[in-house]
Amino acid sequence: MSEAEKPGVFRFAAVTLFPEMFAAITDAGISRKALEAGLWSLTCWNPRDFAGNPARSVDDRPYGGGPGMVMQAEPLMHAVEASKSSLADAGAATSRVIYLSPQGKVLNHAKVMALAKAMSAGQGLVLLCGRYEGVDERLIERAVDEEISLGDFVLSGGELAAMALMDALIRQIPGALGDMASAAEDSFVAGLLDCPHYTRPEIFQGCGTPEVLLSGDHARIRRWRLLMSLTRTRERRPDLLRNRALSAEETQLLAEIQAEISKEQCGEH
Ligand code: 9D3
Repeated sequence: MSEAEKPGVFRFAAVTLFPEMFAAITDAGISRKALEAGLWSLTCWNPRDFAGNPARSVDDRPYGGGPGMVMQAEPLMHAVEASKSSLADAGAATSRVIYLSPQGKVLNHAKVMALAKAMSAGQGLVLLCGRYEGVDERLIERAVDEEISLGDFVLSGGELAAMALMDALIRQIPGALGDMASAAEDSFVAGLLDCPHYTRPEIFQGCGTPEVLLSGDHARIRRWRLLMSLTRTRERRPDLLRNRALSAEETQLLAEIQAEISKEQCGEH
C-alpha cells in the first residue's frame, strides 16, 4: 500500500522555534503509543533554518514602535512552504495551515471533529506556532487558512496550544485509544460534564463511597451518574445546558434537582 492510500494516518507539520517541546506528545502516553503504531506523523520545521542571516535571527522590532518583537514573514513563509511540500511528499492529498493565536476562534469539540474528519480524508495539517508579540500580518494573510485559540488567557507561544490540538485530534484516530473507552464516550461528546469517579479503597480518610456504586444495580448506577452529570453541569457550566437538547429522562431529573433546590430555599427539609 502506498503512503497516500494508507487509511486514517494523521499527518502533522509544526513550524516552531522550539521543536524540542513536541517531545511532550511524541515521547509519552497515548500519543506516543499511537505514533509508534504508525497512526500519525509529525515533522517540525524551524524558521531559524530559513533565516537569511548568519545570526539566524527571525524577529525584528515592530513598525510603529512598542514593546517586544515580531516574527518576520520571510523565514516563516519558507518554513510553511517546506512543511507543505513535505506533507505532500508524505502522501497528504491537501494541506491546511492553522495559526495558533489569541486572535483565533476558540477551539471546541465540534471543531476537533471537523478537523479529524478532514485529516482522515488525507488533509495534512501545518501548525504555525508564534512566539514574541506575534507574526507579521502579511504572512497570516498569505499563508494561514485559519486561526485557532485555546481561550482567553495568555500563553508564551503557540506550541502548547498546537500540542493540545494535536492530542485532541490523535484521540480521534481509530485505534489510538487502545483498550480504553472509545472517544465517542468522552464527556464532551454527550455535552455534559463527567460524573464523579471512585475506586479502592472503599473508605478513604473516613470518607466512604456512594452506596449506589457498590449496589451492583446497573440501572440505578446509570441513573445516578446521569443525575450527577446534570447537577454538576447545571452548577458549573450552565452554558452547556442552554446549548444542548435534553432527553425526556434528563428533563425529568433536572426538574427533580430544581424542586430540591426550591424546597431548600423555602426552608423545608
Ligand atoms: C502579553 C502579550 N500580549 C500583548 C497584548 C499579546 C500576546 C502575544 C502572544 C499574547 C499571547 C501570545 C502568545 N500566545 C499564543 O501564541 C497562543 C495562545 C494564547 O496565548 N492563549 C490562548 N490560546 C493561544 S493559541 C496561541
